[in-house]
Amino acid sequence: MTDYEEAGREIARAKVVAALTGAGVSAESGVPTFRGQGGFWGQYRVEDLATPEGFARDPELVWNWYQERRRMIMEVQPNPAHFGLARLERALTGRVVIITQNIDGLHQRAGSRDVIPVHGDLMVTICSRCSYERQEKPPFEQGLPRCPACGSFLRPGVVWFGELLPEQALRRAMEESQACDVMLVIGTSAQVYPAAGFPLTAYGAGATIIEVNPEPALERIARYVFAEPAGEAVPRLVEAALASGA
Ligand code: BV8
Ligand code: ZN
Repeated sequence: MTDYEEAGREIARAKVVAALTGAGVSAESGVPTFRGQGGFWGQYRVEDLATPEGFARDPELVWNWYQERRRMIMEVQPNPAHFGLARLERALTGRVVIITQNIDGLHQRAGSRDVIPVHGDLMVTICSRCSYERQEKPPFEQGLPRCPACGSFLRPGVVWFGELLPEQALRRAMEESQACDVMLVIGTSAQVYPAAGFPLTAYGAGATIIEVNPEPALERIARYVFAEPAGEAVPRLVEAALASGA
């Protein structure tokens, strides 16, 4: 049996499959990763801008950076990795849940239904002070908007460095990491916590870890490592799972 066939059979037999995805799963859609280009997103350093300090220092720059990212996300499409995971959710007898660090919404656009966005949603805008919230729609203007309710600056509804993850999403992600029989870890450098801890939690609870990443990050705990682009490896894994008839 090839590694794909063995890993596919494990996926087919699983009662719960959790997939932890990072920026790499969207790379073939044309969305830049964070650390691939030495931690730069375009010409910006994520760690400088995706922080409350960065926003306080220059709210207009940070707002415009997210508007640029929103415009870009509207231009891209889900890729075969996103579609493969959505197909797996529909076709597998077991439950499939996606824990994503990405804020691009591509899993949902590919048809995945059970998605836990632990770092928030790029298309949501919230008030930096009150509970005002809205869905952003094109055209994504430059220029920092103020809250219609309280007049404070608005900001993207994403989790910045140094901010807590949404409690609900964090709790569910931890529960699913404990409960899953198999965890697919796709396209993440596994450097950002607490998300980077989910595979360790799954491994500690006895799950089989399957990593898909051209530069693997979890070889210590992964039983299967496919050092290939997600757009190729994920559909092959899904094919193998559905063909295994397990
Ligand atoms: C928190 C949303 C409690 C915003 C993001 C010191 C030590 C340890 C931890 C810390 C520390 N100091 C601070 C911390 C905590 C910090 C952290 O972990 N920092 C790291 C950098 C050390 N974490 C936090 O602050 C979190 N909050 O801990 O709260 C707290 C409170 C107060 C004080 C302390 C703690 C909040 C983290 C969330 C930050 N928000 N995004 C936005 O996007 O604008 S994180 C950002 O990084 C993205 O969400 C991204 O998803 C995430 C992780 O990156 P990856 O997804 O892994 O992407 P990356 O580019 O790194 O890797 C891509 C991978 O894909 C690569 O491996 C590459 O090989 C692979 N790849 C490339 N092409 C392909 C591919 N794979 C497959 N196919 C391909 N084609
Ligand atoms: Zn407000």
